Amino acid sequence: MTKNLELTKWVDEVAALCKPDSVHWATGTEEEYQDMLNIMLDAGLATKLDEKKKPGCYLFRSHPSDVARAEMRTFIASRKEEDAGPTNNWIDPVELKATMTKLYDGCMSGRVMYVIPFSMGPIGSPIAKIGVEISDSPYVMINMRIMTRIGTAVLEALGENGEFVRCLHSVGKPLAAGEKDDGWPCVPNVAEKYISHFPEERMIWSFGSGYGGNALLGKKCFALRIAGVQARDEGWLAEHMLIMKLTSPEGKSYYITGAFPSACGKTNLAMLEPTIPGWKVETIGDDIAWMKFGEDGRLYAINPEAGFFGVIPGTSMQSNPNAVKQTLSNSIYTNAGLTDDNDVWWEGSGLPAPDHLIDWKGNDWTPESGEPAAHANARFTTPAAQCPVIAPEWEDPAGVPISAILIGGRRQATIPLVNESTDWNHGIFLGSIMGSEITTADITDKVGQVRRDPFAMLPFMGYHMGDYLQHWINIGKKTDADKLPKIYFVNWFRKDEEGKFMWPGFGDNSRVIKWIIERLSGDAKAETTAIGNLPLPDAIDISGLDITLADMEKLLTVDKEAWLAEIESIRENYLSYGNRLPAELAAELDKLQARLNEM
Ligand code: SAT
Ligand code: MN
Repeated sequence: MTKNLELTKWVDEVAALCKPDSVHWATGTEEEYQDMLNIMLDAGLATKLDEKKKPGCYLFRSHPSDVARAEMRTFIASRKEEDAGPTNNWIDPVELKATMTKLYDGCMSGRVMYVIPFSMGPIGSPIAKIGVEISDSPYVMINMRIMTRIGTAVLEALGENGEFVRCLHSVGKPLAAGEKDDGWPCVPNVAEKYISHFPEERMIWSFGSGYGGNALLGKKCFALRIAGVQARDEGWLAEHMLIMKLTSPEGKSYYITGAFPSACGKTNLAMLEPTIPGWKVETIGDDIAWMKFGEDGRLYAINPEAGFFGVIPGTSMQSNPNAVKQTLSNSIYTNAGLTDDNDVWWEGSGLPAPDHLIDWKGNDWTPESGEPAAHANARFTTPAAQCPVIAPEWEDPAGVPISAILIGGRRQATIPLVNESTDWNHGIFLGSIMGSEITTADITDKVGQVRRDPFAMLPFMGYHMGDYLQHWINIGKKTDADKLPKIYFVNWFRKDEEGKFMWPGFGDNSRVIKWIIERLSGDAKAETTAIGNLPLPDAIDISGLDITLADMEKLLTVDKEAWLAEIESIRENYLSYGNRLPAELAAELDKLQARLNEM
């Protein structure tokens, strides 16, 4: 228990409202973790996988309505609507609290209410922050234990007067006397799920979903949306970025972060196996980076998480051998297929499809079924410490000094393989225009248009996007220009006239990163162009690749007409920020247009 009166008061209030059968304070022990699993095994909600093939691993199947982050049901309830900005769903906080208080009333009856103190970042790190999640889900308990640091040690760090972010979560399925869960508990009607943020109060209320970022409130809700607001107010950065360590053949190490929208291979990049001899990649984080200035004026990053919540389908020994090895033990699988010998299988695993399995919906499946065995957003939850290439300093409370920031999206044309920003504001400009082409999977009439996703934060913004970009610009004023990380705009997804990818990607992305590192140390040549500094076609090491210099030239040219069209689309996007568009970015856009017109 705790002497923190704010916390005990809040727990009492929530218990009085939600009316659970009992309250359990998470200690974070292994024994408690096993107890939670046993509860779910007994209730038929979990399957233990074969102990020889996948020791300590469990499979869960969620409800078909509850398989991903619910963006349409994610709300930023700032006091003023304009502070949520054009990219967020807003509801008046008073109204939203009234609605949700009714939903929470009695919502935990028949259940245990878990109080989960957690630290985002190594406990006690000056960059870390504490949250407390109250949840009625033992699935949340076990996932939070992997994804964050939970339990008694966090309460001790919190002390009597420490501050914490209030994270309230309920699956929204009270049980009547004697009633048992019949499958994954949640509110099946998506329109009745709420993932709500109250940025001024640093508070999160989630109701109706038990899945991923809707329910593991330390991740996107706290570490990006609420921490983003804290970072703005306190002068640091909470970003949707991987953190990796690169070591050159000479033994010199560099730390870089990278922002990429969903489905761009962020987890794969974070632990890639370089295809160029002598270079080494180690992982610090695969999803979120918190960066604060150190005393030397450089930005230092920590990974606030302690585990990886990665997409299962497509993960194979080819795409990400380290993730395959990492998830062989002590991992939770959600919505993968279950083979007859109690193992998991998924599309894109690189392993032959079994003749029969139980699919993610719990139905018999054969290769002829015509439906995927695993849900496209099936996920593993796995301890970061198990990553075969985790950097030894991944839990250093001081963080690691960042030399470069990669940004990028999925673009078939226009955006070159790599483009170095010429200064900080130019880099922020590039971050503001990043995005991916809308594909048919997005179900809109905008197929082919670019959805701008500044710094890959579109779904994770806790405030006005224009203010966020201004915050990035302001960060650049806080230190000497040469201490700031350099920003590189990369694009692994260029296609040729036949629609084939022009760059091999995966481990070969190390070749581009090598050029970046060589730029940082002053060894690589670049050409200053209208859009930024581009490598000369022979500057990127393509030895052993089935790529010609002519291909490289195509990957590294400035397509003037395409860029002029891009400018029109950026202007349109910038209009949506109204008077909160930073003047610096409007100026960057004008300067770019002028440089292109001079070409
Ligand atoms: O479900 S999460 O939000 O944790 C992961 C994701 O959708 O990016
Ligand atoms: Mn993410």
